[in-house]
Parts: sequence; C-alpha cells; structure tokens
Amino acid sequence: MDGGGPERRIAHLDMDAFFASVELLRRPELRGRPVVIGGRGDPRSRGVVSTANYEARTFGIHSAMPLRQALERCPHCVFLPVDFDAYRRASRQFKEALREVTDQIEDRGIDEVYLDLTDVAGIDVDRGAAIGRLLKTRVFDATGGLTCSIGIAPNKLLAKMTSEFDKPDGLAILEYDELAQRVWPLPARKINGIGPKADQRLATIGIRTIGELARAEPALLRQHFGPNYSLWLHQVAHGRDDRPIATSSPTRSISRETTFPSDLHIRRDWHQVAALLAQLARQVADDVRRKGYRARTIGVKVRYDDFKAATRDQGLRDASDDPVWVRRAAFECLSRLPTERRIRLLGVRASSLVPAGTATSDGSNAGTGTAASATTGPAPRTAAGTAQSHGRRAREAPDDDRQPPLPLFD
Ligand code: DCP
Ligand code: MG
Repeated sequence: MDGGGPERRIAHLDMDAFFASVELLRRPELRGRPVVIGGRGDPRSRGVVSTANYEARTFGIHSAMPLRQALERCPHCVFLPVDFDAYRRASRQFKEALREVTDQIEDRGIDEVYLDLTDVAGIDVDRGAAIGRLLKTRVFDATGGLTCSIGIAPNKLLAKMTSEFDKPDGLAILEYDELAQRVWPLPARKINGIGPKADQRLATIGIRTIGELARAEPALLRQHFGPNYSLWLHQVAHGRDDRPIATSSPTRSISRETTFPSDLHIRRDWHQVAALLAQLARQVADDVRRKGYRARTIGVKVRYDDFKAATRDQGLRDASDDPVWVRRAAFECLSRLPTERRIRLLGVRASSLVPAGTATSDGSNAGTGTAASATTGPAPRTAAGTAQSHGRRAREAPDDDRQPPLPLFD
C-alpha cells in the first residue's frame, strides 16, 4: 500500500552521463575514451567537473571535483567545455518525446523527470517493462542516440532509487513486496532527503542501512531527529510516499531555431538570412497562437562561427500573436546584432507569454518583461478591443501536440 491509496506506477527517468553523452553524440571519435566536461574545458583552470563519462569515472572522477584534480587522476582524459545550449536542446528533445507517451510528467531539471504511468495503456504488461522499453527507445530516437536509466515503482521515492539499480542504460522495476530484499540493504543516504549530516547522525546511533532505519525504535529516532523528521524517516524507510506528480510548470517561452548547412553572413547573404528569419518568426507566431498565448517580448538568437551566441530582445507594446508584429520585432532584433562574423544558427523566441484572452494593454498581466529597451508593436488596444479580448475564453496552454520540424532552444 502506498499511503493508503490505490497502487500507482511511477517512473523516474535520468539521463546517463548527460553532458558528456551529448558531447559524444557530436564527437563520435571520442567514444570509448575517458571524457570530462567542465568549465571552459581547460583542466589547468579553476573550474570544476560538471560530469564525466563512465570511462573517466573509473579513474575516480566525479561531478563537482576540481578540474585540476581530475587531470591529476587521469592525465590522458579528454577535457571539454560546458555548452549549456546543446544540453538544453537535448533536454527539450527527450522531454518532448516522453510527452507523446504521457502528459503526466514532472520536470526535475535538465536530465531528470518523473512520469505517472498508472493510466498508460499496457502498463500492466510485464509489470511495466514494455512501457519502460518504449520510453527508452523514444528518448534514444528523439535525441539521436542518448541513453537513460528508468526505475518503475509504486511512488516517486522508490522510483528514484530504482532508476539507479541498473544504471547506465538501465530499466529496473520494483514492487512493494521486494522492499526488504532490494531496498533495505542499501545505505540510508540513498534515500532522497537523507543528506550527509543526517546520514552521519544516523550512523552515531548505529543505523547505516535503510533496513536498520525501518526497524529502529520510533522513540529513538524522535529523540535524535525531532517529531517531524523522525516520522518522515520511518515512513520512507518503509517505502511510503504519496506525493503526486507535479505536472507542467507554465510555459515561459516558445522558440524555433535552425542551424544552416553552411555558415551565412548577415549582410552578404542577406536574402537567405531574411527569408529564414521571416519563416522562423511566422512559425513562432503560429506556435504562440496555437498554444493559446500572446507574447510581449520577441528575441533573436544567433550563433557565430566561433560558436559564441548572441541574443537581442524587443518588447512589444501590447502582447501579440500577430505574425506581422512578431516578424517586425525579429528584424529589429537582428539589426542590433553584430554582423562581422558569419553565423551558423538563427533562432526566434517569444517570451513574457500571457494567455490569450487576458487583458494586456496595460501590461498588468504581462510578466516581468526582459532587458528590451525599445518597444514596438500594435497600438494600444481600444476599449472595444480590450473588451473583446476579455470576452475570449482563455484557453489553457495545451501540451506540445506536434513535433516541431526544427529543434527548439531553451
Ligand atoms: N551536473 C553539474 N554539476 C554537478 C552535478 C551535475 O553540472 N555537480 C550536470 C552535469 C550532468 C547533469 O547535471 O551531466 C545531470 O546530473 P546527474 O547527476 O544526472 O549526472 P549524469 O547524468 O552526468 O550521470 P548519471 O549517469 O550518473 O546520471
Ligand atoms: Mg543523469
């Protein structure tokens, strides 16, 4: 039983050696070699390791270790700089692929999600193994070859532990009746919420494993940890957790970007650049409208041939989903970007989103806006126009119901 409610099937999915795996996708020649990602990629600088692939981990290298120490442990490791844009893109790709299976997803950061699979058709087959394999295949295909590890269990607490059982590229399934056999032998610190301090204090009263914690006298725990935390310790040691999946953080931005087959120069290849920008702006405006929003800020992003990115934002005087205003703002942004270097990527982003149908002419519902200084856009709405937009039913933002033809940024 899980908190007394009906049994659920919760999956925890965590990408394997995430930053390193994304790098290896575009540098296949490094496969099999120990690779460390951190800072600007200079192991003699002061940065720390963001992650290391599994080959590098055999040298004792792990996240948060100083790069210099990693170099000492493995002088022949390959060190690469952090490229958050690439990791965010991959993050977005795998999460969108999962949304095709269920919208019951809790986003836990760049490489981690929980999914509530209880109502997914076929979850009863093989205790969920078939759905687990499907999720792994979707992630692999959507990202061009990234692996993840999945744990399926009756709740989030157990699913999180279970996803580590078989890492990397793993799929593990845990039932309540396996708790004593598979979970109780684990160290207490494997429980998400028991940090190093609590772990140390548990050790001082002779509790090292989850099983020892489960069998501990409640009075002893209360004495050392107070009433609330000791109750929680007792519950989690017995695998109880009825927290629901916290779905959908509100959409913050909608964007499209494209990488060119060969680099373009904003001025010398103006016709091509302008055509692409117009196309991206139209797609973003369509997306904004389709998802039931209006945007108050339009941004353009370019990546130059030295891989440095630059962005410019432009506020709209009134939130809009009108392709004409989105395009105008996008061209305004592009005109403010340096044009010396050739560019390899162009993107358009709509942000400061407000649900369509919300009053927007005074900006009261418009969010915080961005660093945009100049504003452009449709004239303030007339009273009639505002009344009309009040009258339109605010649609809820639907989840992505179609795979975009172009990858997204952010
Ligand atoms: N990360 C970071 N700094 C840390 C920990 C993590 O920058 N101290 C980044 C790099 C990781 C990503 O977050 O790739 C995901 O963190 P994980 O803890 O899931 O680690 P990995 O995905 O790299 O490896 P694993 O296969 O163990 O999940
Ligand atoms: Mg991971």
